[in-house]
Amino acid sequence: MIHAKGILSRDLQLEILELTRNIALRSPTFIPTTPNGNKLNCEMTSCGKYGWVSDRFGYRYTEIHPQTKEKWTEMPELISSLAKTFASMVDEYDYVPETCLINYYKKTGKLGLHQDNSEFNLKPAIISISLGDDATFLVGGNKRNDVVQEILLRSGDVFILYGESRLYFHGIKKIAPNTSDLLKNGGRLNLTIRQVK
Ligand code: MD3
Ligand code: FE
Repeated sequence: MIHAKGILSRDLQLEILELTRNIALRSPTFIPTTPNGNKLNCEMTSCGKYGWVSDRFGYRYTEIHPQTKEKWTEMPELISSLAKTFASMVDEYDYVPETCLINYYKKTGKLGLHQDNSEFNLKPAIISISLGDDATFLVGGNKRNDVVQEILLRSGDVFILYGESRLYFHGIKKIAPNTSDLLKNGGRLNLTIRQVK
């Protein structure tokens, strides 16, 4: 795991924010339902060749948005080039950014402890970009019951999950309201860029 704190300038954060707004206009955010019928405490959408969806049939990647039934919005060049740059920092020079999951947390948003294993290929790194309010992020080990550490994720931080850490259990425990003025209406945005295949 690499936590690059405050690596994205304010201007770059604003540029990425604007890109996510345009993506959400064409591929609206939705609140996924888990296979058990519960709703996630987070709004999501995606861009790129694939998008992550969850419903009573399970978690998976699809090529169409579940509500609009259209293809996901293409991934902006800035987002794919940033992801390739960060992947090369962990020696992944043939990284193909195929999807960017956009999670929006209101001030009461959370994400329970989970493993990211919906991808067909579990080897390529995951690049995470945090924007807006601070989050208390939890990360443990390969087993659900492993000890977890708390990490503060702040606007402009980039987190790189690669190698062993790629399959660590993790979640979002709490959003700290009004800790950033980047998003006009508060809350937190997280972008995770992945190679799925
Ligand atoms: C640690 N998102 O979308 S990003 C997710 O802040 C997700 O929205 C959180 O977990 C968020 O699946 C955390 C940082 C992150 C992403 C993937 C990981 C941390 C990870 C995979 C393995 C270990
Ligand atoms: Fe995750």
